[in-house]
Amino acid sequence: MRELDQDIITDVSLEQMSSTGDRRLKELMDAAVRHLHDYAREVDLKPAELLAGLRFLTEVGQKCTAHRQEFILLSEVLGLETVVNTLNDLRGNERATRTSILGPFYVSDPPPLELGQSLCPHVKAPEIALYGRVMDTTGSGIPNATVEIWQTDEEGLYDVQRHEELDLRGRFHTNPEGRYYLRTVRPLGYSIPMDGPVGDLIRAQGRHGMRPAHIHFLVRAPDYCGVTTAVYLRNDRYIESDTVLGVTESLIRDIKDPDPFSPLPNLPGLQFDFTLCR
Ligand code: MBD
Ligand code: FE
Repeated sequence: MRELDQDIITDVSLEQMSSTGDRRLKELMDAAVRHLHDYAREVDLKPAELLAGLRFLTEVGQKCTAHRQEFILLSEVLGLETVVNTLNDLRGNERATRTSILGPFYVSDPPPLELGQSLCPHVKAPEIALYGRVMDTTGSGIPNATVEIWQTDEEGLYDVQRHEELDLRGRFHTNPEGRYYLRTVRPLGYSIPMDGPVGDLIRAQGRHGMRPAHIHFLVRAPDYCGVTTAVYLRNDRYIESDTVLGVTESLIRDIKDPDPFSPLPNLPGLQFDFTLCR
């Protein structure tokens, strides 16, 4: 038996795991162990700090419920979800619309709505027109694509944070030219849930915890890669400092008022087009 030291222990750990049958699991766990050991050596991790870190992760798990996923939020505020999304975008077609964070407020079965209808008939705030086209990589419209949309109201809250009824969300189908259009309200920037261990971390780091105003989309069509993304409003004060790092330049738009291209006349317009790859 060798005398273990802080470096030999890494080789010994990898050796012990070398019997892993699944090749990808072996690759994932070997790298995780190497990076975790390097991390502990780099910061000279103290035993009490290891315990505090494990206590934090335990609290993150304990905060999770059917409607609250604190671990996903943790992966988002550390930028990890965006690293993974960016790598996934690289695998696809470079012309496809960039992905962005799904977030914790997605509901898998939103109300079916007709083109031109309001996304939020119960919200009393000035309306805007939200519209665009779903296209393939040659610029041809994709008819009958499914466009799911969800957003906060003019005060920065999702329907599920206020009441049981679904509002501010819906599922549309594009017309024969691949176009979608609807009425909605201007979303407002929003604070991530701050009443859990992730919120404690954000405060300890002196971060504001806000997301810039955004509207979520999940766009799908048969034979095309679906895209989970969001549009972000340029004039938001948090556009450069999104707490979950979901913003990228190609997803930023302005609301135009007046908007001569708006398919719903007399409403300010927000245009957002999508490109799907095969
Ligand atoms: C949100 O609205 C959101 O989109 C994400 C990713 C995290 C917290 C709140
Ligand atoms: Fe959101």
